[in-house]
Amino acid sequence: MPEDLLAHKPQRRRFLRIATAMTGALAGCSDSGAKKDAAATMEETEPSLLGKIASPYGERAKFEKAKRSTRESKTPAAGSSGTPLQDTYGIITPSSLHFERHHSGVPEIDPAKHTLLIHGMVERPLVLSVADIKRMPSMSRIHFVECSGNSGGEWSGKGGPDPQRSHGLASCSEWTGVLLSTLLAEAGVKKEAKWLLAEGADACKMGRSVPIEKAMADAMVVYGQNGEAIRPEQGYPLRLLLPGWEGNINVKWLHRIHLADQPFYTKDETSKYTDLMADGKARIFTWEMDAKSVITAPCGGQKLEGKGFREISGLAWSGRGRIEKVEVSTDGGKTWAAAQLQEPRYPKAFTRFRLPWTWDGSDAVLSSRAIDETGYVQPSRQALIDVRGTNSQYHCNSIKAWKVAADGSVTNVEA
Ligand SMILES: Nc1nc2c(c(=O)[nH]1)N[C@H]1C(S)=C(S)[C@@H](COP(=O)(O)O)O[C@H]1N2
Ligand SMILES: [Mo]
Repeated sequence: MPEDLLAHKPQRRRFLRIATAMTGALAGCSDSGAKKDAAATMEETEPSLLGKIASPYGERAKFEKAKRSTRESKTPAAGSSGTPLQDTYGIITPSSLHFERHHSGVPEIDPAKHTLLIHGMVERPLVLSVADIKRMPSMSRIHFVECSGNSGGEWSGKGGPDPQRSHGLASCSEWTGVLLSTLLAEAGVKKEAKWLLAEGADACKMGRSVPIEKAMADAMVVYGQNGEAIRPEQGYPLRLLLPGWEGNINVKWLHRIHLADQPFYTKDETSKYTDLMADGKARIFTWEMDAKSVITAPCGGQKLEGKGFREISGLAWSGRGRIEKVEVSTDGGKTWAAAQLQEPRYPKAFTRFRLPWTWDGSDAVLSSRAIDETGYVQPSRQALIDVRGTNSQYHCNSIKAWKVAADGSVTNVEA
């Protein structure tokens, strides 16, 4: 046996012991029976024919079925699709499973013809090609994008039956591009300029006002996603990325930046993407996504086959920075235990958490609570409603609970 495998032996043996114990407990079979089954299985699955030849662009295994959920809508081009969070590993969402939200469909844009106009209160108005932007100093960062309508159903206690349909309008990618501050320095921002309009090239001309402080802090104009060009669905060939801010302001198919001394009050920041409070007033410019988390295993839609060891696992994120702590409860919020956080933890990115759990076969209510580096604690649903009322569908970040019934079925319940 090669050296490196020997070095891992203790760990390998431990997993085998768990597997054997579980098989024994589930099927009631003896140790030797399990070994015999394993030998027979090896023979059946060992490939004996030559496999497929190398291919120019990869596909996943045909046995893998995870897919985005789409919702019926009267105007399909103004629809959305959700990430199957419960079927992803680690913190990166495969580009093919990144959630989508389009207000007028996905335009097909030829990058050779696409330009970015930077004008208004600048010294030197610019028209940049995609090639111009790719020549500039680049950088890559891992960040989530979350629609502010994500998990909006939780306000009414009618959330989706699984993480995909309750929390799937959130995804996390490695984005590559240019800092917006680099582009703005090229144009020379006049000192009166306090805001900019970012506008997309799609039919709805999605436009949002961005304060200059955010534009200068960590905003990016991205052309790369998870190692390749951003997908058409995510804004190919150029997208504005405002880390930690609500999905809508991350303007896709970005083609115009207009600097001004005041906000533009576009339709998507007045009639939409404002939060109507109980007293009839609306919050405007609620950009930051508050800390949130969701358990993705075990989760709604699953059926636990027998009691015993299981890893509770999930995702946490905050628009304000790093996730500092995630607590998990298995008794409906009576007691909480600190989950293990997967390192490295990036600011404004998904953080994977885990907690070993042994299900004793009785009713259990699983929930998670995220705490970010500013000390902000993810609130209960009631605490959130007390402050915000229930008029708005946006910015619901309350604690999410899944109920495990004695028969092993897992469903969405209010925390
Ligand atoms: N140009 C343009 N940008 C857009 C949108 C759009 O319809 N057009 N949708 C916004 C909304 S509401 C969200 S939540 C995010 C979704 O990003 P994604 O489709 O890459 O997940 O893009 C935002 N940017
Ligand atoms: Mo959105």
